[in-house]
Amino acid sequence: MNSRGVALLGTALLVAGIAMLGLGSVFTPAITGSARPGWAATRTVGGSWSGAGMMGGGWAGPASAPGPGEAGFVAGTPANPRAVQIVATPQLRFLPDVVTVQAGETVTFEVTSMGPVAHEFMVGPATDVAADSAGTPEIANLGMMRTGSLTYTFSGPGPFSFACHAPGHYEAGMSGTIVLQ
Ligand SMILES: [Cu+2]
Repeated sequence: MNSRGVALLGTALLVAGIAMLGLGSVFTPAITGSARPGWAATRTVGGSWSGAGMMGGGWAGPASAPGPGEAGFVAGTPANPRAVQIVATPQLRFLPDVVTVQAGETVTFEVTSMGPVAHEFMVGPATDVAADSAGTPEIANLGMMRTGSLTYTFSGPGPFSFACHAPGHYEAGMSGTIVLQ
């Protein structure tokens, strides 16, 4: 797609985001189960869209639970996932863009699109994330100033990664690395 096409698409996504805000509806798609053998991911897409409270609410930035090697670290489990908060920026970056997880643990990513750009958040095996493979767990439409969550279990040896596949974003470098520990 050429740059003009990308710009038009961006505008369309922006309008869609405004429309979503206007509706003020609760959008809670849920995808469960594993489409492929040997892949034990837990998928919960778009569990909580809590856009309210972001603006003028004293939000102080990401405050994730302690990670591996940090004081107070408790490995996430399916019953009690560890929260990892990530901001998606208008500069097409994730903050942080490196997340350390313990092999096998279950993490709930809480991703906020900070600013007037819609993003996506895909996480899983690095090859699937790079290829935008169908069925890879993702928050598909993270409208501006919205927060979405996705719970994923890091089973297997990896490597794992995360990325945004909104048009042009991955190509611009909007991806991150999962460090298995
Ligand atoms: Cu993006």
